[in-house]
Amino acid sequence: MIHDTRLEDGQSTMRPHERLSIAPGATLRLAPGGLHVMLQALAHPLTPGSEVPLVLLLEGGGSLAVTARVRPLSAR
Ligand SMILES: [Cu+2]
Repeated sequence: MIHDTRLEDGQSTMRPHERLSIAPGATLRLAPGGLHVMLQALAHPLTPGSEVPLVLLLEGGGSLAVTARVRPLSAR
């Protein structure tokens, strides 16, 4: 699912984000500390340095295949 990270009362919190809208020609960055893809119900722990294939579903039926590299939680 898509999450958004916000700072509230000095605390960083994550909340589910509804579908993302990207204007034609615009760029949307998914990154730690902002909008990000939150993986849930993993079958096994992810190992830093490994890669995870993801398929992002697009409105209208399209899809976008991407590869996410697993980084330690301390990584920026
Ligand atoms: Cu999250």
